Amino acid sequence: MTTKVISVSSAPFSGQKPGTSGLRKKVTVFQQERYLENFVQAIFDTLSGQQGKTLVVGGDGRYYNDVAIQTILRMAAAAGFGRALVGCDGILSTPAASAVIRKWQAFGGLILSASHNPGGPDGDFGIKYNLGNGGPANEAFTDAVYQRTQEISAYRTIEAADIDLGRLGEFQVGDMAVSIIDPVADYAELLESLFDFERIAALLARADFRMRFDAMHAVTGPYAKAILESRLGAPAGTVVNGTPLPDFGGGHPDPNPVYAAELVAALADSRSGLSFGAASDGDGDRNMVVGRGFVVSPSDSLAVIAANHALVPGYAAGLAGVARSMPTSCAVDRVAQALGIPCYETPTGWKYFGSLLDAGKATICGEESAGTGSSHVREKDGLWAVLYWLNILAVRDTPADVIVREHWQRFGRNVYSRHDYEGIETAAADRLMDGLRARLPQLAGSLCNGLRIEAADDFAYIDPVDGSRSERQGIRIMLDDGSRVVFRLSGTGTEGATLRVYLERFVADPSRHEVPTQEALAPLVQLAETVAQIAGITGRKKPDVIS
Ligand code: G16
Repeated sequence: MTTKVISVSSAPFSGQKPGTSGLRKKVTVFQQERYLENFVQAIFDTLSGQQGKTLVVGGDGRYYNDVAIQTILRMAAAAGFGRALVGCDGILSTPAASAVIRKWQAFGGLILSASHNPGGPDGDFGIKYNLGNGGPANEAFTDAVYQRTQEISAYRTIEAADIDLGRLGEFQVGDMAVSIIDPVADYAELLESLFDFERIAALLARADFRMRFDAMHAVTGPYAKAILESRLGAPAGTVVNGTPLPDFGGGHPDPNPVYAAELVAALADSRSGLSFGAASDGDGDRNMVVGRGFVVSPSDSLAVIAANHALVPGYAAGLAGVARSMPTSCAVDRVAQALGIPCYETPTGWKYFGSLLDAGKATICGEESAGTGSSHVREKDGLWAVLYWLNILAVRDTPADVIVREHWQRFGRNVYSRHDYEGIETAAADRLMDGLRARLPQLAGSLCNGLRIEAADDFAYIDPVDGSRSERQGIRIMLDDGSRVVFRLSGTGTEGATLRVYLERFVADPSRHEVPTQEALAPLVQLAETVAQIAGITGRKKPDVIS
């Protein structure tokens, strides 16, 4: 190395433990001197063999991305990386980053995002490391990074000026080459190889089909404009809120009926003339699909996507298997059974799908938290899900709501909802979960509010590929009629704790499919309260978000 590496002494910060998806904290926490540097150094110290290799760097454009990228580039040069690929303006959606890592066989990538969490100076920031397969690092890696953060005494960097992130081309940071790349091109090319763009273009050109894509002022704006409007010819204006803003326009870029209420309302209003709506989150990996007056639940979306694979060129040859996170509804299990393929149940966190995808055991994966994806990358992928739906709509010439209703007719309906209690006191949340855990042995086999609890446990997972075991992944209460209530604490929040209560009930009888979701689940909501004492322990009488 010709550029001198500088070692800056430092000391550990507490709490640099990656959660469900990387380290997420308030921007103000990351702005503390040496905070970001310590975490990045801990990642680089955990790696081996990166000398001369390529690192992909990009993020969702949120506040502090630009500052963090310059810091990371200097540290990557000091760590011996030979080249960095950086999205222009620092932009790379999470699935695009995964696509770029895979296409260019990079050593790994650093993705700067706090996903759907709000941004801006008072908002959240985040960082995670993805491996050479394009997927989030596994638990063994993130545990090792955390260990390292707790013993760190210095970080390494070089002296080099900031580079212009807004100009495509080749730059140099110390001895490391930096290519500023078009953030959309590789990703768009990959999606084009999977879907029937001609048929989708024909659908989008029809006078009786109008769609709206809400990018929520987050990262998918440029991707959606390039793919939907430029390549597929959707009318200009199909993509709304399409310019990424550092604070997401003050919004909460989480595509659910609460935070994307405007889109849902537009699809419910026949005067809008809209037939299909979709949205994506801060970093472009989540999706929401909306039909006329009908929000497709993520669990149903996963099941419909799997069931219709034969209509989509990239998947027509068949699926090796499907996978869902444990709290996700069992709708996709029924599809897998009908297709005669395995269905894997993993803990929450996309990182758990990586080994199944790498081993060719699963082709399509999905989660209740608005994430669906496939083996084309190693992240969930918002625009992929939207294009998949458009491909189905184009071939079947049937509205989205009818497609879901027909799916229920065939497979039965897994009525599903998630109730979130946000920002509760961490100690109260822990008390609630510990109490539940302690009562598990009594719960199994008991009768509660007239409902028979068949089994109750704390979900543990053994990865079928590498044998690694993950414990304490959520409390499951399973009834004798197949209904479930699941309790988990979120691993992505930055303030207090968020309790998630997942409710599911299977309804086979088609005449009962239209019963409103919350009404159908009311007995389970009561059961959850009785079993967990939510109001008593947290003081909350009702959830903050119902999705
Ligand atoms: C991340 C993970 C997902 C998980 C979601 C919610 O998504 O990758 O696997 O389902 O968080 O996790 P939790 O329930 O722990 O908050 P994202 O979109 O936030 O990166």
